[in-house]
Amino acid sequence: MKITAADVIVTSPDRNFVTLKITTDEGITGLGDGTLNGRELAVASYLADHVVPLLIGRDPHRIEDTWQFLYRSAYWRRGPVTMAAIAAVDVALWDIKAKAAGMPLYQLLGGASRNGIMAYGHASGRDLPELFDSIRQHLEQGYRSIRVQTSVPGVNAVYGVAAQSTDGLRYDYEPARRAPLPAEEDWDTRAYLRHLPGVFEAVRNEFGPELPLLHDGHHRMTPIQAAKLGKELEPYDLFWLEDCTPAENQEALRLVRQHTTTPLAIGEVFNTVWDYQTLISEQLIDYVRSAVTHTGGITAMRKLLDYAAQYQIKSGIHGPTDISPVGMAAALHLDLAIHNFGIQEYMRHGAATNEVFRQSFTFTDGYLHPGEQPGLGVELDEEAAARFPYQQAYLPFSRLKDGTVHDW
Ligand code: GCO
Ligand code: MG
Repeated sequence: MKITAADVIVTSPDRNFVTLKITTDEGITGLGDGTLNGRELAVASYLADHVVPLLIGRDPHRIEDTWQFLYRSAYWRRGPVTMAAIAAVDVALWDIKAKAAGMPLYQLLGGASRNGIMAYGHASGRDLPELFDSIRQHLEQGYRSIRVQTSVPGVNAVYGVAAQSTDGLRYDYEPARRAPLPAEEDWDTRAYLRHLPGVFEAVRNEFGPELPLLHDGHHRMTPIQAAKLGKELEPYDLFWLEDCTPAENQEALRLVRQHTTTPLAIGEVFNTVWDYQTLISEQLIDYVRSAVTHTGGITAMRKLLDYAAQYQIKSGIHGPTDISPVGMAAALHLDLAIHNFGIQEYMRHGAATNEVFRQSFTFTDGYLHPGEQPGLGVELDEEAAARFPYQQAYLPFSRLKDGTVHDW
């Protein structure tokens, strides 16, 4: 088999997505996701200008060789743009290989290790009644694990609180925040640290001890602040505390770890195994948060998760709406196959996105399943995609009360 064409499709149904479609001389096509929220066109250009010309004529079955060739021949390694572009190629090649085999992709990864994939959804509220309603809505939708985010008194707009968005439903900042400039939010870590433990106490009192609860710190604390929060949340038995610090400094997690038994999840902004070397080998975290889309695809994620497995560290693959249905499907096939699966993040895409990307995965009683269609199980409706052209969009950013830029 030979690759005869590779097309980069940028579409913006509910938000921007970058998709790579690889076509072969045998008529089999494969899809890969290269969406990098707020920097989409950089990946589209990396692919179209620098990668597509290298793919034409290659054997699509040589996935490992293609991965190593793209990673090593560029000379410039790592980074979110490069690794998202490699991921798009890698996932599209796995889609082709599985379609050629006539099997759903998870079969090629070793077959199912479980019946379904436990998923968590995002509940949030400006106050406790709103938060409780949001948790109940998620339970009604079938979620059996819930991430809890809340407003903080004195802070106007906090990451993760849906009711603050224009439509009151989504907080993923698109299309609500499609704007020529990034939206500015405010932040106060001390106010947040004072407020959050009481919110978790109230949620536990209302919903009981069993419901797995998660929380995302979104990189805003220093190591000692994160240590304090982890310790104070211990009575509420969190499933995980995510991204408590900006973890470019992996050693910082030693301090957090020394002080708390709250499980730690990190890595949605990481893109290679090297970003985890200290975190994994010293067992400083419990869950790997990388997205298949931003970490070099199935080939690299599999290696990263196998490495983590040696240290009893599990997967918690990133799955917000800025991962396209193609990237989500790739995650689901991997989740089903690996032994050290932990949990999968699942934010629902909007109706327009589901029209552009036809999907075969299911969500039943809290569990996702990628379905039995050969390949990834996602088809791209290119005519529908063409109706939604790219729109400039940025993620927000934060400033402290005195005007200092803070981690968002
Ligand atoms: C999560 C993430 C996302 C990010 C988003 C940025 O845990 O799902 O923190 O909500 O903010 O992916 O593009
Ligand atoms: Mg996160």
